[in-house]
Amino acid sequence: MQKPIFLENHQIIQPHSLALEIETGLLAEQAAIAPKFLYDALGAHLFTAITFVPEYYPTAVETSLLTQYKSEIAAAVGKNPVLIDLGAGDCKKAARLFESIQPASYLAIDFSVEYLKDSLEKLQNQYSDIPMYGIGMDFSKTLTIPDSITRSPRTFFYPGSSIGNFLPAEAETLLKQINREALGGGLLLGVDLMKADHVLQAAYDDPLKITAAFNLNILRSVNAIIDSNFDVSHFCHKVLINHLKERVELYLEARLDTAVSWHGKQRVFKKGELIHTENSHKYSIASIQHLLNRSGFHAIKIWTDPQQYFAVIYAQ
Ligand code: AVJ
Repeated sequence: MQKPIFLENHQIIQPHSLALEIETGLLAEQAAIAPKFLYDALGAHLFTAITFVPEYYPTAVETSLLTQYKSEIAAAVGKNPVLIDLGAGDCKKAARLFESIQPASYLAIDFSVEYLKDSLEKLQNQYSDIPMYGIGMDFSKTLTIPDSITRSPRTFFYPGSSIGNFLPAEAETLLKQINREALGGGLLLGVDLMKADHVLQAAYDDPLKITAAFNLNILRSVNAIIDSNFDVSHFCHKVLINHLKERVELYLEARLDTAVSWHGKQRVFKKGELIHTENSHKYSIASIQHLLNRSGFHAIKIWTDPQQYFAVIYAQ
């Protein structure tokens, strides 16, 4: 049986630097925890659950765009690229492209490496003739592709509007790195578009409270990493729509005066105080085109739904 190759690499996630990043965020005036810490094993499953929530439109709309425009997308991408999946998760979105794109090889990158291991092994069994590689990497600051990956044109796949987690300036840095690493290939990107408040509110504060559970779970994920004692029941999920910055903001709000401590350190939270956990930037067709241009992409094809909720883009 064919096995995927897991690359142990230069950019291995350093548990020590992750703990430091969390501590710095907790001690900042506006407390914050980076969204990558949402994705421990339970968090990855809760996110998958979110994608099934009817109010969470991005996954459903993106999937229908990728299905409806499958042949046009494949024609734009070209045959047999090295397919590099950024934030692969369960690898299911990329797997749906295999038939039309026929990747020469597949590299799945994800922060949540344990989750990735399971999904990639299953996928390799289904597609034994595609060489598959996996790597646990935090590409939120730097993206470098290991030397073991062929230096032929690459198609980066960055779906789900995960690009929205970055500030526009950070997104530009990442997109420039993708542009450089593509070696003449391109980027297949999913981007969420700005829309009416009530649609965003329902998507990020769903009535089944799956998103609330996903957001609150970050406190457990933090407890496990820095050995802290967050009491999850002292916080609640809060969504704000920031029109000026064109983004949805997720927070955890203290329901009472409370505190968290770890290794002789402490952070006190007054009732109503917020911990920032995620930004989800929303673009317009014009603003995403402009960002891609600034990042070195000039040939841009866009597919969108009639309501203009979401865009799938191929950029070279
Ligand atoms: C995975 C970052 C695209 O911003 O919509 C979903 C994460 N957070 N519900 C998003 C998320 C709350 C999601 N991204």
